[in-house]
Amino acid sequence: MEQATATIVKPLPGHLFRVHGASAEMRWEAMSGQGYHTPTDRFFVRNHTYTPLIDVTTWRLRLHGAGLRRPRAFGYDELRALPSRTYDLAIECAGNGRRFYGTQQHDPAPGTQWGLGAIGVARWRGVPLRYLLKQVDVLPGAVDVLPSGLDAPFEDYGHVRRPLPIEKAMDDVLVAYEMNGEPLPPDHGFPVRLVVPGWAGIASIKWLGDIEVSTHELFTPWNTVFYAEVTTQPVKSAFELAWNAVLPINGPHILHGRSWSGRGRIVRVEVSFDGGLSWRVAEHHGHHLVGAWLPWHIAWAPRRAGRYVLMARATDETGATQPLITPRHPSGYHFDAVVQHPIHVAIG
Ligand SMILES: Nc1nc2c(c(=O)[nH]1)N[C@H]1C(S)=C(S)[C@@H](COP(=O)(O)O)O[C@H]1N2
Ligand SMILES: [Mo]
Repeated sequence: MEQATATIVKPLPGHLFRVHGASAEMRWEAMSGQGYHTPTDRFFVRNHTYTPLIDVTTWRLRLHGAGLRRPRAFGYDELRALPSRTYDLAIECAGNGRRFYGTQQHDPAPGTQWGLGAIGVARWRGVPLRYLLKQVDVLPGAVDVLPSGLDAPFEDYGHVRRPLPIEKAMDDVLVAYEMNGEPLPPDHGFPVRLVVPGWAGIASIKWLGDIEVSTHELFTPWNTVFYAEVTTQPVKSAFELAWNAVLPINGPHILHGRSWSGRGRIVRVEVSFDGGLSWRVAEHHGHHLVGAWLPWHIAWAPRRAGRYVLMARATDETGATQPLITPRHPSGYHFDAVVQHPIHVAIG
């Protein structure tokens, strides 16, 4: 039913991606001039093994377990015939920004050395998980919901799978079959994936084949060994500029960026051009969709040529602000400190 591929199926041109083994991160300059969403051709890919090619004619999504009354399987067409919802939501890897533990804080963390490109915002369409769970009569005693992927087992740990508490599963989780108006592409979970708003990317299981609903707490390597205790994502910001971008001195330049938080809307973004001595408030129009991001911009007229460090710092509606230093995390998750982005201003 599944066929192996060479890790990632879609093209990974060097101007859009930086490849890290079986995963690939988006280069932030690839968002420059783009709209609200991350086009699918540049959306990051995080694979534990490799992208499977799944035959939808035999594919089924099985719902089972002691926490539901009427176990059943859904075919692709059956799922697509159920009432659907469309949401603009980010998926971000918990390890996004891990590289800066080493480069900025001189305390490297092991794992994929992501810059800030392990995030994307897409328009997802699918069936609310809450609705699917109603179809199988979830019992009042249900505790955890365990989605499993159909990709190859990861090392000795089995299929990629991570329990969600029933409260989150019944809240805002989507069982998605469309990304940016097209069927999900193979790398992003075809035929069906979860999209779990605000939570670390590992919750958004791709290539869904099976959902167990239990009446007791569940444990898998993905909530014990990896990503233990990881739920909502912290506040972060990025400039839509290449690392070491070169700008001509004749400005002013309008610099663009985006900020996001798994915990709520971004309410303020400040930018520093002098290494954090002074900060100016960036402008934005429109609003920040919860679970996605806020695009912003700021005008800048550099007065001298040379090297500069750009810094952007956002605050979300809970009052959480990006610190200058993130406390060390043993697995390198949740790097939320202000990133020092080097650029060069060149004469004429
Ligand atoms: N089945 C399965 N689901 C998975 C993964 C995986 O390797 N296998 N990777 C997870 C991780 S760690 C992240 S960050 C997101 C990445 O989603 P994307 O590749 O569509 O960007 O998928 C998650 N879902
Ligand atoms: Mo991830």
